[in-house]
Amino acid sequence: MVRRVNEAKEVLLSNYQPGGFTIPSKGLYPFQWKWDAGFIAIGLAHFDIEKAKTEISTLLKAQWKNGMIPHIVFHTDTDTYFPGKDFHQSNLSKQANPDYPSTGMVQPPVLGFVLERLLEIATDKKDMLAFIGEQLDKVYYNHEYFYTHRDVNQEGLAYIYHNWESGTDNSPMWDAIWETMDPPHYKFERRDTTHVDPEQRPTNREYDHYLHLIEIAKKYHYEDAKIAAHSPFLVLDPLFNALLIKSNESLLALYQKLGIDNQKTKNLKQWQEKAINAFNKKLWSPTHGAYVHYDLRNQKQLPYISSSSFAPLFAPIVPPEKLVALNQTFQEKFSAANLYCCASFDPTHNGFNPKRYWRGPVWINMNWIIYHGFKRAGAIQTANRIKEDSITLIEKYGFKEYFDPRKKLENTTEGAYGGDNFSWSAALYLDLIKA
Ligand code: 2M8
Repeated sequence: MVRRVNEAKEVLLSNYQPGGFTIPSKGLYPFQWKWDAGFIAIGLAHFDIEKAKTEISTLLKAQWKNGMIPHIVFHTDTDTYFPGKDFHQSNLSKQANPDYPSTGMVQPPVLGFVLERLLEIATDKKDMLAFIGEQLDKVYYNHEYFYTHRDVNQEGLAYIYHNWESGTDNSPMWDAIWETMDPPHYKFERRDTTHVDPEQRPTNREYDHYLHLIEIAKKYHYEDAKIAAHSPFLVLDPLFNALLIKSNESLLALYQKLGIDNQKTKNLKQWQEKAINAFNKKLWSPTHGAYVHYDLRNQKQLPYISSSSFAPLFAPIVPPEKLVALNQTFQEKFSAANLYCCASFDPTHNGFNPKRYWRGPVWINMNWIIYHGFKRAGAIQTANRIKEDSITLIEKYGFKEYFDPRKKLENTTEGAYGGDNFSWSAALYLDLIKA
């Protein structure tokens, strides 16, 4: 298959905005998203290191006073996206950054390991280390925010209060939580379905749940303690916490490279030890042989396996006996020869849907995480399969947002879905090609 390296660069450059950030996809996602920005910076670093640095520094300028980094920063005024800044109203919070309208929620904490990857890619290490030195404390304060504001039981794990905080927006596992809620039927105009076939996006009723959770957070002016007391959605997510632990590890490595050993590095080490212990106690399901989500509101594990179940492989989390079981679960459920790796939700479960958003399709950012995870665990064959499948999907279908895991499709219009010229698909393709 023909390499698409130049096209990948063009996608990133055409999504790059004058304000110093990159949109995920024209029309569909017109602002800066937090975890997208991290993956995008990795791609940009392969051919334009200055833009990679700017992507990160622009995002960090929008940090809130309490250390939170918002999930969307509304740098511009376009109304092609719903819900936009007028719905989220970050100014309700005393902690918000008045200069940068944003949402009042977060996304997975990728910045620690992104900065470490940027240092690996950069040819001028001295210059990149100087940049990292300027930004690192901001990322530390973000981690401090999670461990001091988002850990209700003080057990070392950060909760999320909205499915959009997970990044895996309409995964079937949230259905169990939607059943505990009965939100109003809101009147609103969807914008996403003017860009993408509604069959590939969440339903209107799902959006009612998403909006209702935001209304609750707004009612309490985005105060974390009040959200923790009242939100019907309060979840410990293995993807989110694994990325936080991975980023803790990266922050420690980067502080060491900068010759810094202080109270911040001491705190990081303490959080890290506590987090890893709690992760293995609370999020491991012996029945499933995998890590699962924990519903704090209803005090129970959510019994579903998804691509998030394997994210802990990317971090210093998985002890040897669990590694054997986790690998076995992966091989049994996700590695069938007729499927591309890796479906985002258990393909053997009846909730699996190969076309709809986070209910089954392959996502390149998840593949990148799991690829590095299996590589770290020494499972090189599995790691290479995930890398090769990701590259094949992009070379076959282009830089789409998500991909059908089924190798054999009846319909020629099937295969790849969602937004076109999608930034993280392009960015991580560039990184996987180099890996
Ligand atoms: C998707 O989420 C946004 C809300 O954040 C949406 O559907 O409007 C998710 O795939 C999320 O993980 C991603 O960061 C975002 C932008 O690419 O799109």
